[in-house]
Amino acid sequence: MTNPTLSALRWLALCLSFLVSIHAEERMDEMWGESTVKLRAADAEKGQLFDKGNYAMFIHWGLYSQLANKVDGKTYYGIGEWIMNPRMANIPPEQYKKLAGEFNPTRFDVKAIARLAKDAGMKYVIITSKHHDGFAMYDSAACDFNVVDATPWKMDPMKELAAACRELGLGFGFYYSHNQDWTFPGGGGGPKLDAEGKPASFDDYFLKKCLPQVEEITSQYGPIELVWFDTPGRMPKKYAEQLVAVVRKNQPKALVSGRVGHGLGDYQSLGDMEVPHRNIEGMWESVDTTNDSWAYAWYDECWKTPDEILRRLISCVARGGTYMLNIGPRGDGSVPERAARSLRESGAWIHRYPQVVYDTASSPWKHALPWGDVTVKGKRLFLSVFDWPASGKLYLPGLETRVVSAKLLDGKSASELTHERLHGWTVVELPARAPERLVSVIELALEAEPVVDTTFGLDPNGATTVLAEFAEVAGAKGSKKHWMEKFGEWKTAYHIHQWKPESSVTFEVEVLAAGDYMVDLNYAGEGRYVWSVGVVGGERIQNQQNSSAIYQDHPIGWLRFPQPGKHKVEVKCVDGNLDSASLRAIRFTPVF
Ligand code: FHN
Repeated sequence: MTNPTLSALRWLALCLSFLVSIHAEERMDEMWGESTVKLRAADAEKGQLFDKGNYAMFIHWGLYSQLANKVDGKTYYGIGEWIMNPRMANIPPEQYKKLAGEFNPTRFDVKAIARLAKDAGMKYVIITSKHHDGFAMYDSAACDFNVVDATPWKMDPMKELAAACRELGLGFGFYYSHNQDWTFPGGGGGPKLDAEGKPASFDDYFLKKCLPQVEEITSQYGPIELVWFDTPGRMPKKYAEQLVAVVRKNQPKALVSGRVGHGLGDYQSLGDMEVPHRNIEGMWESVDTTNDSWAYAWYDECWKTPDEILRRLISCVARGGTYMLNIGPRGDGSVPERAARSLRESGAWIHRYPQVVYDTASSPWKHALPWGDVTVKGKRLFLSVFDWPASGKLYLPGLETRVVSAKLLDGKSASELTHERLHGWTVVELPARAPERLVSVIELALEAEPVVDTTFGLDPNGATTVLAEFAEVAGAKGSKKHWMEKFGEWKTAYHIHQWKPESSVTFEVEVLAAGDYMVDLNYAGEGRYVWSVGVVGGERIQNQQNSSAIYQDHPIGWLRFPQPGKHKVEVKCVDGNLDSASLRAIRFTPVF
């Protein structure tokens, strides 16, 4: 029997969640700029480090670094540069400004930071010249809330950092928070009244501080690579246009980040910490951080290992983009050693295999492969093997171009590998042990530029996960969703939701070996669900499993693929709270 009050409540909840998701989409644009930035072609010099270098260092450093996420003995978990915001410690602007009086970062070593970026294999460095807190980390005539006028240190670190970067052949550029300014009257999220108690407008902030400061950072530090504007919010287009005009005038070769807003940037910046799963056309970047926070947080020891850094970097490059990875120096200027160690170790690998990362084209498979990823230079494919197959065989599905040779690289030399074609797959024979501890590289020389059937091949060696964004969806909705783990620590997933009893989600796969495969579904939801999974024209299985609000793998059962070749696998949600079912992926693991 249906309870009318319950149905009405459910309907209201559905409407609300819909509104929240629309609102969330809008807010994403306000934070990260439009995803449809009009791309300008990068010429030989402009954007070269971005487009061909593919890897950069991001630095979040400011007054907030001193607090390290602890205020009056209380720790606030989340991104450290937001500490003064009401969503974190809620420090009033006048009180926050007093922090400048204690800022004396005598351990900030520009040469060591530039050297770290170089050793890490990065090609340019982008540092916060002014974050949302409004404090200028350089000598600003436009506003005395800056590192020279307001601190006992009295130094402009940017002059020397820019010089140290140039000395090592690195590019240099600035982050600038153009819309949000939490301490200057009229700035986004800032005081509403000026020093005399009169109402302050956005124009006041823009004309007295923002525009002059962008003039300063683009004219006082030599040639710069990039101005990284951030969180455009609802800033009207006319303001963004003026800022871009200043950059074009003073730094005609510098790129402007897509987060300037209104599609005025030179390239697209994805959501924070987002590594995409399918190739993206045009110029774009992923921004990520070595731990969970951008700015230094005392408790945050959740460092990315060298292996994770390489996986995320290579994934971005293989999807066609650039990876910018952040460090957050402490309030005294020193860089946490664990971050530095991971960067140096992954960097040593990049220095051994520069051909894999720099000036390469995206993977013709257009997605990752179960064991790793592929980057391309003309007729040469570089297979970065993250998970070395214990079977001694590496399976490459769908490569239609003839392989001339396969070589296992070891940083200096190369050894020939035998290879064969089997039912349209390329199978490469491997030694039992991987030559590299982190990522081993196989180079395939092809007869011509690669032509690839991008269908997901089920790897005979182990599990193959196919994400929901690669499915054909009928009668349900597929879309990207963003959420925060800790405050400001963003996660992104593509999921299939708004299920109906008749919804059907189909994955196309290529099978080399017929037989039974264990099927797992990765989903979140509320309560128990009954899922039905079937090979179109073949076996269909059905099972009930529980769920939680967190995405998890749930075993469904063994499913038989009757013969090698292409198959469609259909997933249906047969029973359970369909309104909250959210499917993220399907996984196939050969049983024998
Ligand atoms: O709000 C900022 C955040 O503090 C940090 O600077 C990141 C880096 O991409 N950008 C904004 C949020 O997207």
